[in-house]
Amino acid sequence: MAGKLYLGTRRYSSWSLRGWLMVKRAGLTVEEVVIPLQGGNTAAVKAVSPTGLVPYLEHDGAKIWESLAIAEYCAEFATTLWPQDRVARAHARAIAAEMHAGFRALRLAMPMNLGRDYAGLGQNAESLADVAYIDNLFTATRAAFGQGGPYLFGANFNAADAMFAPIVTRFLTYAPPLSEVAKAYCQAVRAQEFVDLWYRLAAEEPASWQLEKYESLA
Ligand SMILES: N[C@@H](CCC(=O)N[C@@H](CS)C(=O)NCC(=O)O)C(=O)O
Repeated sequence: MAGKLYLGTRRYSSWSLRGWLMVKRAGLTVEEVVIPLQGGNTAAVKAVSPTGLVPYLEHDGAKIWESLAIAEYCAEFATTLWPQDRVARAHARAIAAEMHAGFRALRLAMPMNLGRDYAGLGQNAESLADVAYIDNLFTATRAAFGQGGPYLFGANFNAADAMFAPIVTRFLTYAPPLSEVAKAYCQAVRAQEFVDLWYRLAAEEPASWQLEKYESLA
């Protein structure tokens, strides 16, 4: 093993999913250390991560926090994590950065939970505005760059798809109104092998790791 990837509870930790997808796509061999999150300020996370947040990657002498920095690090090993075309690559980086910085209303109203059906919940004016914006982003990106396959940039599940994968899980859990293009994209992401593996690993987590505040929304 060339390193360690620290992750939070797979059922809830949207940022961990992003970092893990990058590492898996890059084929880095690391020990995965999953820390049960307490819902913020988890002491066991603070003990290992410089920011007190996960994901946190230690690999072959490099120490990387922040999911977008992990994406860039992994892309040094797997150049297909970003599109090869300059214009497409610029677009992918722009939407990945936008995801990293934004959509707070959606993230707050629809916290990631891979084990529940919360269809119809979490919808307010602000979260629905984020949903509509992201739907347009998916639709426009697929139209411009996605012709060769089911993902945002075609056949290759890349860093932009990984950044939006936790949004897809929310769309599947909370079922907000979506276009047919966005729904089809969500199904493609859900079926992607690493996303599917993450769901299966999340389902194996002990029930004692579940947090009341995320399990009592219905
Ligand atoms: N900007 C960070 C966000 C990381 C983040 O907020 N991680 C959450 C888990 S999803 C966390 O570690 N929370 C601390 C805790 O729950 O104790 C990134 O891109 O990696």
